[in-house]
Amino acid sequence: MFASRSAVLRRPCARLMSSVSAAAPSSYKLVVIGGGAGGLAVASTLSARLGRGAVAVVEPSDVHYQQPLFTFVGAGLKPLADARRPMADVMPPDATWVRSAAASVDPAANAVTLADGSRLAYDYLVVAAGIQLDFAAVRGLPEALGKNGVASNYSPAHVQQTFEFLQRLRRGNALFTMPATPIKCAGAPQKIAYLAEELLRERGVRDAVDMRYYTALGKIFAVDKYAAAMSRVAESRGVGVNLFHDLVAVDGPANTATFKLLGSGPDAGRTTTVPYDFLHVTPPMKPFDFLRTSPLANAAGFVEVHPRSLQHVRFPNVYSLGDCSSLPTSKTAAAAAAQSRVLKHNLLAQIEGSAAPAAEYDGYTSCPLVTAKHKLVLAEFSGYSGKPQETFFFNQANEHAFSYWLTADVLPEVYWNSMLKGTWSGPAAIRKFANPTSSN
Ligand code: UQ1
Repeated sequence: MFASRSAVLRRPCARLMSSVSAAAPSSYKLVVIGGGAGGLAVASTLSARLGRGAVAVVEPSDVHYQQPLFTFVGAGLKPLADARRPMADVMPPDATWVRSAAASVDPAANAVTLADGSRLAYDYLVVAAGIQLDFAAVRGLPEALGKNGVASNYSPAHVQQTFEFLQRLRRGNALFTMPATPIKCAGAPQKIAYLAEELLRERGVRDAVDMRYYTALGKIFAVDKYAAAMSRVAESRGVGVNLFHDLVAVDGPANTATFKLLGSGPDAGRTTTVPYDFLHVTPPMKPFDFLRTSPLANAAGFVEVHPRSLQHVRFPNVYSLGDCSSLPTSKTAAAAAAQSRVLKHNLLAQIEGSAAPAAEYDGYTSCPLVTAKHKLVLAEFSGYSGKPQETFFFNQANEHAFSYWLTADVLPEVYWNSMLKGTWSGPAAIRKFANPTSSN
């Protein structure tokens, strides 16, 4: 399962052959938009199956980030280097890397237009573009970010500042925010609060810091079983929880955060301004512009696919997975892994004209909610049924050292060595023997 050192060293040479500029071949059996976790999981399997030159991956970034590690980086528990690899090293060897951004999609003409104006024609398209961070949607935030205690684990440019600022914090208010938009990894906005709490305790300054989690939502977590667990964690750690508080402005020079009150209470619509000494921001997020304005999008701008088959509802040669898709479940790498199995099965059946029964996605997603060093609540559930789907026999709502070890040490290896290579599609097979009495 694990790549040997020499294999890693050999890879960049292979890249010279398969990485091309947009001027090279302009027609592919399959175009995959996005070299993130979902896009590469699909491209690895499909390019091996369809042969060299059949699959193109459109990806402008020359770095691939393993985003599930970002919470650990922000808390100083892992170096950023662990979460970063050259894109060239993770691109599947049989795929052609088109190092450009998609600018528009014309599904009626089976073509993608790139940032430089050139066009790529496709027989089949997989959209795995991810989701866009929208710091600018919060007034004053772009200017404040990265200065005077304002950081965000969501941005590779600012994730290390979370740890820097927490190490310097001695007293005052530490605020942690969660926006009203759909986001990736909905657990991350509060995970960092608990890790920060531990860090401040270790530094002996915890009692001098008031810690508060401000969420625009009306619950601390979507699934009741884990919401109850996280409420207990927040309470036991002295992290206050303010529901229905949506961050709308940050005044960097004044060190204040302004929240708009949502919900239907008497104060709804009012704003409240809170001084901060440390502010961890989860930015609002939105689909990338080229998707929002494309015929592939639903009204909210996400690629409109059938929730079970992952096939587009209007263009049958188009599929989507991951954060850019309309799939009504929580956006995580674990969800993308499970989705990748279904997508590959159904797309290959379509390409090869097989009559195999369609695979169906059940909404599986997982949120490893790290609460301290060696403690983690491993939420696993279906976003469709709202029911837990736990892999292991113990109650995963309890903070567990095993769950921490799995998330901090095992799953990163699974991510690099298996998910990106198309051979990991979630723990469903493990669940059958590790939790045989699970109803799922
Ligand atoms: C998972 O499959 C996955 O994909 C590689 C992750 O991303 C790093 C995860 O964080 C988690 C939790 C899963 C789910 C896997 C198990 C064994 C619970």
